Amino acid sequence: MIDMKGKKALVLGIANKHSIAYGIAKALKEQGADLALSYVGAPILKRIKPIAEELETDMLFECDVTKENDLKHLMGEISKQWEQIDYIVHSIAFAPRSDLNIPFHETSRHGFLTAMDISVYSLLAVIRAAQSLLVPGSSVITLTYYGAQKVVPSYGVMGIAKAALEASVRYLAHSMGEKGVRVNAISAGPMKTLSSSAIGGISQAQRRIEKGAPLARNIEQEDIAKTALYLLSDLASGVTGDLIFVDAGMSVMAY
Ligand code: 0WD
Repeated sequence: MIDMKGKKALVLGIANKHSIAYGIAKALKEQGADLALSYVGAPILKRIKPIAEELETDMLFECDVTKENDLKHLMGEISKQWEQIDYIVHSIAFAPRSDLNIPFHETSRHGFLTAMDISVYSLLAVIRAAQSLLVPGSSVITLTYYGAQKVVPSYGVMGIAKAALEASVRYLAHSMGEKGVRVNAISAGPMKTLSSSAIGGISQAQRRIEKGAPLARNIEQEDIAKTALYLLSDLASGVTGDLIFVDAGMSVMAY
């Protein structure tokens, strides 16, 4: 589909095979890219190890994006094997369960700051830590959701985090632009994953999308992965600071 032979791709945010990042990593591998994967902590290791084997990479590193030392260590390990990073996939988000599915004004300070730290600040932190490995033509993508732009009641504080993430993409596109590094976002329709299971109403939303979206179906991992390949690759050489909806068209509908 797209020749990515020998391209070096760092993928953050695979928790299991349902993860959006897994679909993207698999597609990158299929196009010939070399992969480095990071995972957040020991409990995920046993699930991600077989995934790393399947994707034929031994570049598997623990990294909690809230810890600067972890990020430093991750990039240090990568730089031992790669001279540069061509693609970064940031597919990470988190808010405490107790701060989801509640009236928005009840959101705790801790929950708000945690959501912003892990789901927004981490994008800057990853890019900054990777800076010396990024080259003109390097491309970064992150994942967002329509709850950034319109109210999805169960999404609460994550909606605010995603709005900040989408704005960060524009500001990063500008600040990284002079280095020739592109930064874009994919706004994905709802998918059943570990993270989304914490947010209520996914099944109902999916049923509404099946009936109401222009394509009359829900999206699959592959739909997102194909757009990710485009944005990461040179096919999108003139695209930065942008957001592409991969949602079967649902976001264009008024009701
Ligand atoms: O419907 C959906 N699933 C959508 C997801 C629709 C639109 C957007 N997204 C976004 C999410 O908000 C997120 O940004 O896509 C991204 C990936 O989400 P996912 O694939 O749905 O979820 P999941 O498979 O759980 O991967 C997210 C992972 C974490 O999983 P858990 O479930 O363990 O929280 O983000 C990682 C972790 O692997 N993560 C971290 N990584 C490093 N440091 C951290 C952290 N501190 N916290 C979470």
